Amino acid sequence: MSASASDKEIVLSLISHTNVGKTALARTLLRRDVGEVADSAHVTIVPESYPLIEEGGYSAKLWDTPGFGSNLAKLAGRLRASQNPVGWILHQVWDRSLNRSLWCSQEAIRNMQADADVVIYLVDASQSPSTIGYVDLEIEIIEWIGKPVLVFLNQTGEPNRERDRQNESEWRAHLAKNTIVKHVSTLDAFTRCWTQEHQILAQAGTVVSGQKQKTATYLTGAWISRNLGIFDEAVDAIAELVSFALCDTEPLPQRGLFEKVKELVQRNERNRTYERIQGRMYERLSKKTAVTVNRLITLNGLSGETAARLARSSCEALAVKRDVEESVMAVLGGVGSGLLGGLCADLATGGFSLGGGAIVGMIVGGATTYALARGYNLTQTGQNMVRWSEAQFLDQVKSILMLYLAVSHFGRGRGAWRDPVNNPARWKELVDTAMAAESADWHALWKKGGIASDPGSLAKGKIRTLVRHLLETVFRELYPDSASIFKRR
Ligand SMILES: Nc1nc2c(ncn2[C@@H]2O[C@H](COP(=O)(O)OP(=O)(O)OP(=O)(O)O)[C@@H](O)[C@H]2O)c(=O)[nH]1
Ligand SMILES: [Mg+2]
Repeated sequence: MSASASDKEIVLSLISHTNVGKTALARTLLRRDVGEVADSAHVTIVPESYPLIEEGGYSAKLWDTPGFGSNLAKLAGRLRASQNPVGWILHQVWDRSLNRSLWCSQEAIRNMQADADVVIYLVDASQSPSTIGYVDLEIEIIEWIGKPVLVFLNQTGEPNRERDRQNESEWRAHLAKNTIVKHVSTLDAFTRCWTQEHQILAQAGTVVSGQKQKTATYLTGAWISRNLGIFDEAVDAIAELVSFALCDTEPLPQRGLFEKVKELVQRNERNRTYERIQGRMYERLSKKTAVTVNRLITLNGLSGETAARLARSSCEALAVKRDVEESVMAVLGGVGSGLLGGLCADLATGGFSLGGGAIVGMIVGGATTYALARGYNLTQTGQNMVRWSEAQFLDQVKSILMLYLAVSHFGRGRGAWRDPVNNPARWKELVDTAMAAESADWHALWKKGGIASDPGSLAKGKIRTLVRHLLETVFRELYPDSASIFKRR
C-alpha cells in the first residue's frame, strides 16, 4: 500500500483483558454479529479486522483481538527486567491450545505493534481500577509499544451520566501516570447511545497526525451523517405512529332515548360499551406500536422483535369492574393492564406506565350519547365519534419516545432486542420536561387531530418537526459532549 493510501485509512485495535467485552463492542459498532461473545476467558483467539466505515476514499478498520490473559501478570517481573520486553514476548513460542492465555496475549501485542494507529483499550467499569491487578501491567506493555491509547469504559450498567463521570475521573486519575493514555471516556457495548459512537473516531483524530488526522476528521463526519440519516428515518416512523394515534377515531353506537335511559341506570352495560370502544382503539394502537418498534429495531441495526402483544383476556377482566363513576381508580388497573395488553404490562414495570391519570383521560363516550361517567375526560369529534383525549394522546407520544430511547441505547453486542424492563428515570424526566416546554405546540397539534385531518401530511409536517426537536433536546441533555452533532444540519 502506498503511503498516501495508508494515510487514508485509520486502524483501530480493540485491546483489553480477556472477557471485558471487545467482541461485544465490535458487534455494537459494526451492527452485525462478528466473532463469538461469551462469558468466559479467551473466547476470541485470532485477531480479526472489520471495515468500520468506508466513505469518500477514506476508511477506518477495527481489529477485534484476543484478550490479555492473567498469565501476563505472572510474567510481569520478568518482562520488567528485560531490556526488550515486547521483543521477548513476541519471540516466545507458545502452543495455541496448551498455552492459550499466553498465546492470546502475544497475539494482542503483535496486532497492536504491527497494525494499530490507535489502541482502544477497553476496561471493565464495574470494578475500581485500583482493585484490578492486571490493568497497570497491560497499560505498561501498551506503553512499551508506543501507540496512542484511548481508554473506554465498558460494562457500566444502565445509562447514567453522573456515574459515568465519576467512573471516568477515577480511571483518569488512576491512569494519569501513563502519558500514552490520551482520553478516558465511556462506551458501553450494551447501553451506549448511537450519539456517542463517533467519539471513537473523533478522539482518534486527536492522537494521530498529518493526513491521518484529516482522515479521522472526515470519517467522524461520515459516521455522524450516517447515524443522523438513521435518526431521521426513526423520527419519520415515530411521527407516523403519533399521527395515527392523533387521527384515530371510533364511532359511537346510535342509541334511542330508551337505551340511553336504560344505560344511565345500568352502569355495567354502559361500561361494556366503553370497553369495546377503548379495546378497538387500543388494539389498533398496540399493533401499530409493535410495527413501529420493529421498524426502529431494524433501523438501528438490531436483530429481534418486540414481544409486546395485546392480551385479550385481560381486556375482559374489565367487564367485572364495579362502580366506575365512584371509583375510577379501581377500573384503571383493569384498563391499564388490559387494553394495551402485553405491551402495557411490559411497559408498566419499565417506566412506560400509561396508568393512573393517563387512563382517566381516555375517551370513552360522547356527551350527547351517554350520561358521562364522572372522572372521564371525554372528547367528541362532533360527529358521534370519539378519539383519544389530549392527556392520553400525550402519554402515547411519551411512550413511543421512551421506546425509541430504549432502542437507541440497545447495543447489538447485547444480543437480540429485548423489551425494556426498566428505563432510567432520567429519560422520563427529560421527555416530560421537553414536552412541557413545547406544550402549546403539542396542544395545537392535538386540536388539529380528529376526523377532518390528514394523518399523512400531519406526520410529514408538524409532527415530524416536534418529535425531532424533542428528541434532539433530550439527547443534548443526556450527552452534552455530542450535542454539536445536531447543529450540523
Ligand atoms: N453488562 C455488560 N456485559 C458485557 C458488556 N460487554 C460485554 N459483556 C459481556 O461480557 C462477556 C464477554 O464479552 P466478549 O465480548 O466475549 O469479551 P471479549 O473481551 O471479546 O473476550 P475475549 O475474546 O475472551 O478476550 C460476555 O458475557 C458479554 O455478554 C457490556 O457492555 N455490559
Ligand atoms: Mg472476544
